[in-house]
Amino acid sequence: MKHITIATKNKGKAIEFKAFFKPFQVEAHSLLELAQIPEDIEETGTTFEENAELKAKGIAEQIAGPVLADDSGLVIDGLDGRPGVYSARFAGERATDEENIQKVLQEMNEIKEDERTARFVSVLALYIPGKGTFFSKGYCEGKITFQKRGINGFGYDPIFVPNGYTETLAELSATEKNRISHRSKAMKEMESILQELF
Ligand code: ITT
Repeated sequence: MKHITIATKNKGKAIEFKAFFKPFQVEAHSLLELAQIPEDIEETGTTFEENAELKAKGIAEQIAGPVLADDSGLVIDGLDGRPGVYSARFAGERATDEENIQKVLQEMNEIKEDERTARFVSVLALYIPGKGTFFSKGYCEGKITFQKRGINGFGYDPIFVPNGYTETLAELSATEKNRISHRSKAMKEMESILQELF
């Protein structure tokens, strides 16, 4: 079995990457599964690209083999693009998903249905020892709900309805989310490089 390290401590992301790599017969493991869990890499960048590269290279310095990092977030038009790269810490440095969701709903309570457009963004940085770093990007367009719905997925999934659906991402199955998500689109764009690697 071939292996790849996913430079994440986010359990929701790790589950999705395991599913993406399964058909390639590649075992993807997150940082939480390593015998020695690396220190957090400080996300000091102001773009998804910068932070994805920081995470991929920061972890590649500590472990052998290929490393894939994902920097992602929710870009909301009515909030001038926030929370964007700060999605994980929108309600504070150690904020929970629930606290972040409540902050979005509260800040948007005056915004009307047709102005609640938003998109999830995922930027992947793949570091291959001896070959360098490769990037890809994916989007998922949709709208922010007025209330949270559903229990699947993670993060802001309960308040995001993808275009063409009535359900939130947290009401869709993992299989369905993985068919349309920003992360799966970024993975698709990385596929040719991954195929060369494995
Ligand atoms: P790692 O850096 O360890 O990967 P993180 O959660 O800090 O974990 P990011 O810095 O990329 O990752 O922050 C992304 C945040 O954006 C994440 O915590 C969620 O709140 C949100 N997010 C990203 N993708 C999402 C998705 O598919 N569904 C719901 N929320 C998502």
